[in-house]
Amino acid sequence: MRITSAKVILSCPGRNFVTLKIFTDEGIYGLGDATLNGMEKAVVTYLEEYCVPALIGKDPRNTEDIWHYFYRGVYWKRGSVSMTAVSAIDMALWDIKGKILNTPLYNLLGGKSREKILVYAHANGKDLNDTIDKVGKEIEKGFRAVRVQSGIPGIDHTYGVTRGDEAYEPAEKGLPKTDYWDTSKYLNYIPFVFEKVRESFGTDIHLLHDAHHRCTPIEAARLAKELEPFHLFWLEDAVTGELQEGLRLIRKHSTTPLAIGEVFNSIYDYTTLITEQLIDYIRMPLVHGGGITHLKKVAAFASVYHINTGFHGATDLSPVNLAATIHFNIAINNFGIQEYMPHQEIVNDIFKTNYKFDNGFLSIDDTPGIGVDIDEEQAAKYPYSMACLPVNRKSDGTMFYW
Ligand code: EZ4
Ligand code: CO
Repeated sequence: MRITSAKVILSCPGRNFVTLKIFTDEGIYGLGDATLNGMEKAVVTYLEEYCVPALIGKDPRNTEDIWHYFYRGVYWKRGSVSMTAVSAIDMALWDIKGKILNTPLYNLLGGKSREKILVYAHANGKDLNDTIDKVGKEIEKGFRAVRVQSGIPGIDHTYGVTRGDEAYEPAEKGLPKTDYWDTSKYLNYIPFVFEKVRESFGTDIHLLHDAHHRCTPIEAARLAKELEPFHLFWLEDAVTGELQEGLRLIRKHSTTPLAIGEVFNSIYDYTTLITEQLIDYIRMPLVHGGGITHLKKVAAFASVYHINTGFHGATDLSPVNLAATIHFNIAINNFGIQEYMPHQEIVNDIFKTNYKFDNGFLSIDDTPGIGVDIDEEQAAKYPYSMACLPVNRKSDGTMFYW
């Protein structure tokens, strides 16, 4: 069996998605998600100019060797752009494998460890009352776990909180907008938000929070410690993961569970964090973390240290990634939770999906492979439109972290 061609489909049904479609001499094709929010065209170019020509003639069943060809084989390893391309190739090849063997992807990864996966929703309020309102709405939809973000008094606009009344979307059209940030205002306010949310909804609902890498290790330790009474499911990206040792300080001071790594793209971003048990959940998703081949290894490595998965799953990861992720999470033993921000309706004009949400859980049907298809004619109706994540400055203007 040989790969005969591959094409990259860039489409913007409300937001940009990059999809890799790999064709074989047996008429079977596979799909992989290659979307990297705000950097879509860099991935498209790497795929089109290098990866696709290099794939032609290879046997698509050799997922392990092809993964290493694009990871070890290239001199300039890792990095989000190239790892997103590797991920898309890997995902498409596993899709093909499932179709050849006429079995759903989860079956190739160990079968079912569970029938459905626990997911968490986003509640992003402009202020405390709006936040409480939004949490209530997500619970009404059936969610049993909710990530709580709130506007902070004195900060003009906070990332993760919608500007108008429209559904929250991380990227905004055109060049990056600027957000402003004040850590002390944030740290003073967030524990109060969780106190009020717990008061309103009790202890049964799982609550999560994302700090988007905005704290130093000692600030993060204070935050984790002060959130302890509200028993979070996790505190996400409390610090940037660039300094893995930084997490030791947070761990020393708090029992709040920690999740990190939605911007990671390799096992090597995680080695200290995992072996020293400095975290509780890995966030690195299939689409940016080397696909199924690499995440299988990362998840297995994490399982040895009692660390579970809690993959990134915002709207900037396509339905192809979401479906592959559900298969993956159904199969592995150390599944924790899955982020789930439903895509806008028009996304379904292009992607024909095989998963469903019911009462706080996602499940997937038995379509062979990943089970998602793409309507290319529809995709062509929504051309690429530049959109970026905002940049972040402190209130005095200093460029600050994400
Ligand atoms: O900022 O997907 O946990 N979820 C998140 C997301 C990310 C965006 C980045 O593209 O932090 O909202
Ligand atoms: Co996040």
